[in-house]
Amino acid sequence: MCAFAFAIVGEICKFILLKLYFQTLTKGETMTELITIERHIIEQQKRYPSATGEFSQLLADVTFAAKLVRREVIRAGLVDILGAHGSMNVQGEEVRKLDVFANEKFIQAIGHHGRFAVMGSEENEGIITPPEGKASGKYVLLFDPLDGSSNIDANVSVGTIFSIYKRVSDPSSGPGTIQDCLQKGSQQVAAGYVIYGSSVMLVYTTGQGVHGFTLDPTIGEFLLSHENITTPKRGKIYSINEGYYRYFFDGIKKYIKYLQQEDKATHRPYSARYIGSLVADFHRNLLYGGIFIYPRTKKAPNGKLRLLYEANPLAFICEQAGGRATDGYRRILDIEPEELHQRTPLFIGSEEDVKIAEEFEQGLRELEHDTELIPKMLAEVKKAESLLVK
Ligand code: AHM
Ligand code: MG
Repeated sequence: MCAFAFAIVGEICKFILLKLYFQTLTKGETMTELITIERHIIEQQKRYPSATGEFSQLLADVTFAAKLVRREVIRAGLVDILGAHGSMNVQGEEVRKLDVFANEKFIQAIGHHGRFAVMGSEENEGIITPPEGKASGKYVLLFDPLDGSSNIDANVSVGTIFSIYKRVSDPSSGPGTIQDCLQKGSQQVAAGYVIYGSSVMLVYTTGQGVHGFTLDPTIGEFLLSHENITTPKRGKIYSINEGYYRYFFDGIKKYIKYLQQEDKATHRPYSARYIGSLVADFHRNLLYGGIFIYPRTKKAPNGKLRLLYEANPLAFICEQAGGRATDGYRRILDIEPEELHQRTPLFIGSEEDVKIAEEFEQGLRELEHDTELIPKMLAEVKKAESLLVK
């Protein structure tokens, strides 16, 4: 009898617990609204009653191309099994370098609808116009299809960066021109990047904040995961290729020393983090705060990074997130481009960090007195004295 009563009570408890569990589950599901990137873009475009949908479709095409690239990027390590670059794969197709593949996919995905006036890619020397027989659209797309691809064989995160403008040339004159590509970054109508990392994320802005989407591989959709990203005003990370120290100018050398000094109030010393893959370095610093610098050097007086499809889109995103981006002297978005593959030094990240770096770069700031140095030296002298006495 007693055992029976216990069993009944046990069953009732189980029932109550299960009910509570399902209630929480259902509540959780209704509270988390799943927003796909396509829906997000459409919602943003509703703010512009005159929008024709052409822009939304272009962004959707970019998203689609990113999914194709991601599919290939995650198979990068299989090159030994699937065939080396230049060889034939099992489908009888030639295996191409991933950056070449990514470039082709972007051109195909965007070109398919003919929804662009002109494109510019890091992989193409000249501009790309819509395929024969396709009408030209009103938008200009500049992109780096696979940035950091030299890291790919070591499984390091790589990325795609893109930037969108409205054409400035007369649409009735046919395809867009190089002049459409050479607009200042401040004219961008959208910019974004895709990071192919431990998960795949697409981060973009249309000038109304920065929003991040994570790819759910099970359903093949980018879902809103980081709404309204803002970057801290000051961080604790610096990212620069210190291997080039001897080629740096004095300002940057001093700035690095400044970051390495000890000062509790400003959280120094900072941590050094440099992946060597711009999207990954930028993305981390955007979320955690800090500064990324690719400066001018004695060997590369204009730096290495490209203005139109690396610096400009990231500068737009960074400013939208509350950060700052300059070439050490000028706002990146105000630079008047002169050529498609123009390079620029880049100082980008948390506002206060970038401002201090600029002051060093411009020779307006000197290294502070190292407050720890004198006590340390005195301690060393005392140690030496005590050794002598012994
Ligand atoms: P890429 O466009 O040829 O991939 O080069 C750009 C990459 C960036 O991702 C990264 O920030 C930089 O080159 C690293 O350069 P370095 O090896 O000189 O530090
Ligand atoms: Mg690049």
